[in-house]
Amino acid sequence: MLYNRTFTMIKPDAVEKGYAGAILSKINASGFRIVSMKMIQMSQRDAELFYAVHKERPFFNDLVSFMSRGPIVVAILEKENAVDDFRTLIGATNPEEAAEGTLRKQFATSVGENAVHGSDSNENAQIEAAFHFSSREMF
Ligand code: IDP
Ligand code: MG
Repeated sequence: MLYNRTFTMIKPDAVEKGYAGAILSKINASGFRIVSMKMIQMSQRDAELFYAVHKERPFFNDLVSFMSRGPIVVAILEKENAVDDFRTLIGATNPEEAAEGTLRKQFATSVGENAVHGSDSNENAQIEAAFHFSSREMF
């Protein structure tokens, strides 16, 4: 159903700093079509559920607090090879290791507060998109 689609979040650090517009502009310029988009704030519970796969990691509590502390922009993006191409566009998890020209290199603060999320597989893209959007919100 979401073939050639990925899911992204512009995280609270980037929204707080006023980077949402610049990030969306780069996403568009890189050939992604916006299928769905909205601004929301996740509750602590939402963030725990969204990141449940990381619940045993030492940074889990910090991640949940961070991701629920302010508004985020959530979106579904469409492009050929969307998942892999978007992971390339965002860059490494740690901005110090992110390549020049990537979104995390340009906009992230730290390994935790790293500006942008991108799904890591087609299966997770579908799960994460369905977490935030109903089929009536996909265009
Ligand atoms: P990814 O976002 O590049 O896929 P994941 O390993 O899936 O990275 O981790 C999910 C999120 O958890 C990261 O984007 C980041 O916000 C946070 N995170 C990952 N590793 C660390 C860490 O070592 N310290 C603090 N936060 C981390
Ligand atoms: Mg990940």
